[in-house]
Formats: sequence, structure tokens, C-alpha cells
Amino acid sequence: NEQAYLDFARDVLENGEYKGDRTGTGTFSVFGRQQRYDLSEGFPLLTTKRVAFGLIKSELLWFLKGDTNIRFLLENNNHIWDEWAFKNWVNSDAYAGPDMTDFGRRSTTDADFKLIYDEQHQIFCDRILSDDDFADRFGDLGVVYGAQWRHWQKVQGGFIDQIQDVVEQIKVNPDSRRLIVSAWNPEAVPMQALPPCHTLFQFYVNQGKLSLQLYQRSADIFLGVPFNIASYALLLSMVAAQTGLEVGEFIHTFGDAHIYSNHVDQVKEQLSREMGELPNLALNPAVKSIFEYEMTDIKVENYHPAKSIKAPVAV
Ligand code: THF
Repeated sequence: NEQAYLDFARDVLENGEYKGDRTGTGTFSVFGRQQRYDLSEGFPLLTTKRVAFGLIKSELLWFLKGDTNIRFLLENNNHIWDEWAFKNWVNSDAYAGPDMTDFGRRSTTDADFKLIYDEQHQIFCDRILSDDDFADRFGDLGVVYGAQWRHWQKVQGGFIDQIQDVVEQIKVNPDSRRLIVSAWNPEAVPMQALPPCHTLFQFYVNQGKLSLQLYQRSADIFLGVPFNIASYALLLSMVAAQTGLEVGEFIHTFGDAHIYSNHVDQVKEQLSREMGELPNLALNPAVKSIFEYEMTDIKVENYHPAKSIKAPVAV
């Protein structure tokens, strides 16, 4: 299980070729890989570094609500999407503070700039939380995951709730080969803060077990992928609980899988560590709909990871 992730990271470290990228950071990249995680062997939350499961829960609940405004994330102390909203603010004519051009890269290379950035970032978060109009205008990331999953806009008007439909189809038509949720909407790509990395996923039911395969077009192996594995394993477990199925496999399929050049030392550190036992996931059995889970209904038990490893996020 965790070994699959570690082997993948080592593969990209050894075989990845240098490739420039949109963020200007530089990556070591491969194209086309796949790993499998059997959820009956434990919940795939990595033990070779601490992975912040609280952030994974609040992000998934945010998607499932169909919410695209970072206010809900901030209310849950989750800052993993801040940079994307912050970018919209500092690029708008409403922003009058110090120059934030290229803030993602500069805040990792220039300590003086980082102080200025941290201050503006704090001001931004405070205003998103306290000012409704500001939150409406700058907290929204556009038609990102939550919107495509729950409110796919139809050409002839109205919308499709892909999550509700797929959960229903798993119950009534488990042999279906069309149990698909697509986040990739070519028409919406120009309106999104970041076009979806988790392009499409498909469910599969056999022998009373539910499996899920994700196609991820682009993957930040050190920071993003540990979150992504746990997030889709959680989604799979929640859908299994709501459809009366056992958990099967999470299959993670990749397009461009990369290690950012400023994450290489961190990956090597992680690869030098011993794996521990995987934790267990406990979902509140009283919850009767995929849309009714709250933070306290989802827990990991027996999670004893190695200490966290910090790395800068590329924006
Ligand atoms: N952009 C980049 N460059 N990488 C990504 O993985 C990524 N995501 C989402 C959107 N843009 C991305 C956001 N997901 C972290 C984790 C997941 C993210 C974004 C950031 C992160 O920084 N994690 C740190 C700190 C967590 C904390 O605050 O405690 C970690 O150590 O795990 C792809 O989904």
C-alpha cells in the first residue's frame, strides 16, 4: 500500500526528466503511471510523514457541498487553496497593497518579501471571513470541483448533480460501466482558477466491493499526491458506506507526474524512513446520505506517522 507510493516517488526521482512548468519552479517529470491501494488492508494515509487528515476531510466536504468559495475552508483552518483566491485579489484593481507579482516563488526565495506576503495573506483571510461582499468577490475559485461535481451546467439550462446520480446508479445498476464523474469541462477551463488536476473518476462494483479509479492529469508527488490518495480513499469509503458495499481498491492513474525541483531533498528524506502500520478509518454509521457527513463523523484511528516534512507549494 504505502510501498506503492514510495516506489512511485523513487521511480520519478530516478527516471523523471527535467521539465519546466507553468509555475517557473521546474520539475522532474514522467508521463503515465499507476498505483493500487487495497483499502481492506488499512486506510492509505502515509506514515512516512505526517499528513494533515483534517485538511483532507474539510476539502472533501467542501467539494461534496458543491461549494467553490474558500470561506468554508478558512472557517475550518484549511489554507491549501488560499493562493489561488489571493492571486485573483492581488491582480484586481481592488488591491492597493505592496506589489505581489510572482508571490508564490518570491515568498520561497526572499525572506524579506515573505514577511510582506504573509501580512497581505493574513489581511486577505481576515477579510474573506468577516466581509460577505469581499468573500463573494474574491473567495470564489470559479467553477472548480464542487461546481462540476454537483452543478454541471447543461447547455439547455439546468444542471447535473454527478455525485447524487453516481451514488444512485451504484445502488440500482452496480454492473454499469458508466459510473463516472468528470470534473473536466472544456468549456469551463478558462473560468477556473486552476483547471482540475483530478480530471475524472470511475466506480466499479464486483463481489460486493466498491472500487474507484482516478485519472489525474497532473500530480505534485510530494505535497499533493499524499492528500489525493487519502481524499479519494475517503470518498470511496463514504460512497461504499452509503451503498451498502465493502471497500475494494483505489486505483491512482497519472498523466504528468512530477517532483518539483525544490522538493527533491524532502522526497529523499521521506524515502529514508521506515513505514509504520496504516491507520483505520471510522465513519459514523448513523449518517444516511453522502451529503450529510460533517467533520466529526469522520475519524482516523491508530495513526502514528513519522514527523511532518515541510516543503514550499508551487503556485
Ligand atoms: N498546487 C500544487 N503546486 N500542488 C498541489 O498539490 C496542489 N493541489 C491543490 C491545488 N493546487 C496545487 C491543493 N492541494 C498542500 C497540500 C495540498 C494542496 C495544496 C497544498 C500543502 O501545502 N500541504 C503541506 C502543508 C499542509 C499544512 O498546512 O499543514 C503538507 O506538508 O502536506 C493538488 O490537489
